[in-house]
Amino acid sequence: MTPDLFSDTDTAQPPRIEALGTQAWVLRGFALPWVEGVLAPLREVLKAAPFRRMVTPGGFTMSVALSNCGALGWTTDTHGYRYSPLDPRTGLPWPGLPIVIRELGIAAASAAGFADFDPDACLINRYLPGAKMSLHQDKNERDLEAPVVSVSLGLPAVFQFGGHARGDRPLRVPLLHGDVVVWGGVDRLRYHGVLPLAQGTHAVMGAQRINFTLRKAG
Ligand code: MD3
Ligand code: FE
Repeated sequence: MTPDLFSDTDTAQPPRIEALGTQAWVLRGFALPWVEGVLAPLREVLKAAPFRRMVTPGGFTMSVALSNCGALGWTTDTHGYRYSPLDPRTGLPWPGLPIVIRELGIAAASAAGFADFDPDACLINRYLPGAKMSLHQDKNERDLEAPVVSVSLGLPAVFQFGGHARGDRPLRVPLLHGDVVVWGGVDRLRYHGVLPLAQGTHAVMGAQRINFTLRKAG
């Protein structure tokens, strides 16, 4: 079901699109009409594959807790980062990618100029206050030009959008509930991260931020 974005003529807003790079976009509030439809399937996914904190190859436990749905899920342990069809905690396949989440990803990719997005992986990150993600590149996917679609829910975060070298000074971009970031092509390998989450309580999501990213990993 595609929500009708402009059914209420008194409150309809124009899309707010911000360019972060040549092929990187923030779609402000893009996910808001989808949130109601996304939360129930997300809860079902998290019942089957609860959030857990994973260990990096360097031996640090991530402050962000994660889960996955879709044919492939991103994991890390002391041996490295990789995509796997199985949840290492159960040895079972990750829960399927809910259709509404897939449709949201395809709609956002299309709005950012990426036609024919066909995601097979959805990484779900949970930030509690204090949790952060250090500057990194996403390069475990097979096609490093395919777009990635990121949906932010809950507490606001400060996203860091850097360059192609770790040392490039990153832009700071606030990401709010309902914001979607889409990036691909020449911006696909830019360094990025998330500053430590500030305390707070969000009316819909409570004291947390959830970010899910749709990817073509395999
Ligand atoms: C990457 N997640 O899971 S997504 C990740 O908010 C990750 O949880 C962050 O980085 C999060 O790997 C950020 C948003 C994002 C936006 C623009 C990018 C990631 C980007 C541009 C280039 C590369
Ligand atoms: Fe990333």
